Amino acid sequence: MFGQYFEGEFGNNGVVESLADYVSGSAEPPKPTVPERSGEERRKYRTVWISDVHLGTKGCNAELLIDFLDSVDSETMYLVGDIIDGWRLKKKFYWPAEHNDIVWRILKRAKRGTRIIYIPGNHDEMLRQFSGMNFGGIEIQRAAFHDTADGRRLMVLHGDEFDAVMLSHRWLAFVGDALYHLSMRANYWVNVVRRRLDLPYWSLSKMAKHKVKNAVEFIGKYEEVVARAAAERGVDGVVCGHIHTAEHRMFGDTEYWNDGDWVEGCNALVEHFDGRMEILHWPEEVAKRDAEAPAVAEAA
Ligand SMILES: [Mn+2]
Repeated sequence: MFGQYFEGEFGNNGVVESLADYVSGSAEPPKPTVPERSGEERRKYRTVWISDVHLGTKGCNAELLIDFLDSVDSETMYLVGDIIDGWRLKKKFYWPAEHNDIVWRILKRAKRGTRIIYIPGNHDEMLRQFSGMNFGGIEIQRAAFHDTADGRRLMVLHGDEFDAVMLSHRWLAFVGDALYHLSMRANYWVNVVRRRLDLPYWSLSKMAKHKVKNAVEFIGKYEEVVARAAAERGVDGVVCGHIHTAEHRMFGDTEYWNDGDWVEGCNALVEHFDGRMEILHWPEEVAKRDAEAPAVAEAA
């Protein structure tokens, strides 16, 4: 079904078709180009939330996300929107093999028994029409409620629902989008050079966001609006994505969690088995692991 949709929208391409055949069970899965690491040493969590992956764009940090997916397992996984960037794909078809590898890993996870709930965002809004349906074990929902192990109830949604409320900041959203794509392109090349020089991953807009007063004000206001909406619905908190800024804040008694993105920050939100929640900054986790690795190699 996805295959037909994408075929019509973006022109024929074997990649999406073969994945659609795999989801429907009518074909063997395509082999990933980056082989999957063994599942034995994976960290186990009760829940994992990721969003704003933007598959189909150069901005997507596929390499780090593949590493994350091969390092972590959970009972439930929420895909909190903007996983596939239909907006960009419509303008220009871009789908490297690594993006296939990510879809393959998510489908494989569902087949292994992880409950996967996909809440489409504004960039993959074409999937919202499939809300309530299940594809290869992936449930598509418009929004969800998540009950933590210690009994808190959290509303889970992408977060673009609140853009209209942020009308006074609309100009920033428009100018922001153009500037964002420019800065992401710069970010990409900076990191190509840094990788060559063996320097760790660096985020341009992570720094810029902390410097630009307007952006900080915008983000703060957004967080407050989302938390207030959750409080009005009588839940303990909210998990969202959309603004690409991982965060945990309290607004009165209401928890605000943002699971960040895989364009700049490369973050995930996780729930431990006791209900404790934590934001993971994957480049830092990789750096920690690499720092420990030489000692292991020498010992062996
Ligand atoms: Mn979004």
